[in-house]
Amino acid sequence: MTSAFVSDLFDPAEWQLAPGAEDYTDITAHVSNDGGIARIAFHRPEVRNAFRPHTVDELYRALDIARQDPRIGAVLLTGNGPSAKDGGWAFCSGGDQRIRGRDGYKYPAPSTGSGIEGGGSGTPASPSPASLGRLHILEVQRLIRFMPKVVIAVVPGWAAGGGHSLHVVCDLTIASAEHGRFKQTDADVGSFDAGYGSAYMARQTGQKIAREVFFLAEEYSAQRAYEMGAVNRVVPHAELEREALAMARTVLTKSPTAIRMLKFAFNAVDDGLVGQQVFAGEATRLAYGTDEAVEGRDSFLEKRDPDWSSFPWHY
Ligand code: S0N
Repeated sequence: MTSAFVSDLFDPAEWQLAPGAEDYTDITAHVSNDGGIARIAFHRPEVRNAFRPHTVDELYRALDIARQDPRIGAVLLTGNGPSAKDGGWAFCSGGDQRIRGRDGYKYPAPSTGSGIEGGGSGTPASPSPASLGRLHILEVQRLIRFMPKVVIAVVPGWAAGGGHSLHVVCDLTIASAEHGRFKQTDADVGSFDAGYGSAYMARQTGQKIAREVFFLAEEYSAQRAYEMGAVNRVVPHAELEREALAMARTVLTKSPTAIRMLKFAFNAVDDGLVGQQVFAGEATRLAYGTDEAVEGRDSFLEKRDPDWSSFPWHY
C-alpha cells in the first residue's frame, strides 16, 4: 500500500481514497469529496515518476474505474512529489529505463518485491516473458483519448519522454511556472512515440515546433511550452492543484453530453475510422433516446410495420 504521504501539493481536505486505491503501490488515486473529479498521480518521485509495467497496470485500472464512474466528469493526471532524495518535481519521466525492451531488467533485480523506489508489497519480481517489451502505456494513451471525460495533465515538474507524450494526449495541460519542465527525450534513448506523442503534438504546435522538440530533445520551461501551444495554463507552483481543481470544477458545470460530443468531435479528425466510430457510437446512443428509435424497436418486437408518420424529415 502507498504511504500516507501523497504530495506537497495535495490537499487532503479535498479528496477521498478512490475505490481500490488501497492496493496501489506506484500511483495514488483519489476522488473529490463531491465525487465528480478523480485525481490519479504517479507515485515514484525518486525516479522522476518514471513508469514501469506495474505502474502502467495500476494507471490503466485507476483510469478505467474513473471512466466507468458516472459521477466523474474530469480526471486530474499528475505526479506526486517532491523527491525525498533531491527535492525534484516531476509529472512523469516516461518509461523506467532500467526495465525496458529486449533484455528486461538492467539493474540489480529487486529482492523483496519492492526494490525500486515507489514499489511496495505485491510488486512483481520480474515481468513475465510474454509481457516484456509490451508498450502498454499506449493502451493508457488510448484510454485517455477515448474516455468521454476531460483529462487534465497537471504538471508540477518534469514531463519527459513517455511522460511528455502523456501530457500531449491529455485534453488540457496546466503546469507549474517554477518547476514545470518539458523535454522529449525519446530519440536520446532509442525510443520513439510515433503515434499521438509526436503526430498529435504536431497538430497542437505545428510541424516545425514538434519536430524541433523531438529532433533536438531540448528542455523547455512551462512558459515556453505555453507559447508553443502545448500547455493551456501556467500557474504558480503552490497554486497548481488548486487551479487544476478549479478547471475541473468548471468542466463539471457543463452538459455531460455536450462535453462528450465535443471531445469526440475534436478527436475524430485525427482518429480516422476509429474516431468516426467513437463519435457515431455517441450519436447512436443519443438517437436511441428518441421516440423515433423507440418506434423502430417496438414495431419489430410487435411484428408490425413501423409508423414514422409523426417524425418529420428535419431540414
Ligand atoms: C527527466 C530528467 C530530464 C530529469 O533530470 P534531473 O532533474 O537532472 O534528474 P535525474 O538526476 O536525471 O533523475 C533523478 C533520478 O531519477 C532517475 N530517473 C529519471 N528518469 C528516469 C527514467 N525514465 N527511468 C529510470 N530512472 C529515471 C535518475 O536515474 C535519477 O536516479 P538516481 O538518483 O538514482 O541517479 C531526466 O531524469 C531524464 O532525462 N530522464 C529520462 C527520461 C527518458 O528518457 N525517459 C524515457 C523515454 N522513453 C519513453 O518514455 C518511452 C516510453 C514508452 O513506453 C513508449 C511509448 C510509446 C512508444 C515507444 C515507447 C518505448 O518504450 O520505446
